[in-house]
Amino acid sequence: MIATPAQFLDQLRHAGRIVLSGHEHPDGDCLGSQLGLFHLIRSWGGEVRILNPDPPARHLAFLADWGPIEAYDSTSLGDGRSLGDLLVLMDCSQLRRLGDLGSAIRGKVGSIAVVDHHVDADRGDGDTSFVDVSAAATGELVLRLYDVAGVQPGFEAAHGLFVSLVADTGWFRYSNTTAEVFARATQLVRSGVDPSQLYDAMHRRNEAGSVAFLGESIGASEFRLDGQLGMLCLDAAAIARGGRAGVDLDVVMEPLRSVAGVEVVAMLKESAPGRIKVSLRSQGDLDVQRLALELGGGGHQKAAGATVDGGIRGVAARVESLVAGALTRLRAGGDG
Ligand SMILES: [Mn+2]
Repeated sequence: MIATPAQFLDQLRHAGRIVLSGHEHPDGDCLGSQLGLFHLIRSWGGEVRILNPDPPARHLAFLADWGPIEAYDSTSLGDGRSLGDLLVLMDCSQLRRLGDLGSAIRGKVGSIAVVDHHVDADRGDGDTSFVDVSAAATGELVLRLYDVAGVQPGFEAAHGLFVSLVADTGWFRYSNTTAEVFARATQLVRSGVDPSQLYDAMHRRNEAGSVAFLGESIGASEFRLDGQLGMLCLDAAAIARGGRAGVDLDVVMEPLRSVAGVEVVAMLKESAPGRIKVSLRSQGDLDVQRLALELGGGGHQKAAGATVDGGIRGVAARVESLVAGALTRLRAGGDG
C-alpha cells in the first residue's frame, strides 16, 4: 500500500515496537533521516531503535551524538524472539540492501514499511510505502511527517535532518536543490543547527594521511570515451587507506566532475574481493539510474549505484560500454 504522510504517521503511532534500518554502509541521508524519525516517534513515547547493517563511516560517526545508532552483529537480534512489530526501511526499499541483517531480520518483524525517495521504491519490500521520488532526501519525507504530526524537530532531530539534506544535495549544489530544500534548511537552522559546525564535523576532521590519499586517488583517475566518462577505480587497499584517513569517498569524484565535457563520472570501489561497488553521477541529461538498473542497482537520474560481482578492470570495461551505449542513444535523440 502507498501511504500518504497522514496514513503513514498513523501507522507509526499504532505500531508498537519499531525498528528503523537502512542500506549497507549507511550514508548521511540514511542515518540523518533515521535520527529525525527516531525522535519523532519518541515525541509520543513510542518504542523505537535504530539498527543498521554497518556502523556510520568515520566522517559520520559524530551523528551518534544525536541518538542511539546501533550496528548489526550476530548478537543484535538476541534470542529467537521477535525483534519488533514494524521494520522501517529508510533511504532504501529492499531487504537485500541490508546485507546479512536483511536475511537475519526476515521473519523477526511483524511488517515492513518503507520511507524512500529512490526510483521504484514503491515496488520494494514494504507492506506500506511512503515514497516520493521528487524529494531531494529521505529526510525531507521525514519532515513532512513532522508537519502532519504538528511537531517541530528538536535540536537533536534537526541535526540529523540537516545532515540528511546536505548529504543528498551535496551541500545545496546538486540539481535536486529546490526551494523546498532551502525552506527545510531554514526550518532546521531555526531549530538550532549551525551549518558551518556540521560542515566541519563532516569534512574537516580527516587524518593527515587523507591528503596523500586524495592526491593518489585523483592521480589515478582517467578519462575515457573522448573525455565524456571520468573514471576512478579504488582497490581494496586504497579503500582501507581512505577509511583510515576518514575521507568521505564521494569527495574524490568532485575533481572529475569539474572537467568540461564530462557527462558521467564513475567511481568503482572494491568493497570485498570480487565485489565492486559502482557509483555513477550524471552531469547532464544522461539517466544513470537506468545504467545502474542494468547493473542490478538503482538510484536517481543524476546519482545512482550498484554492487557488481567481478574484477575491478572487468567491471570498469562493462561500465564504459554501458555509458558508451547510453551516450549514443542520447545523441540520437533518445532518452539516454
Ligand atoms: Mn537518499
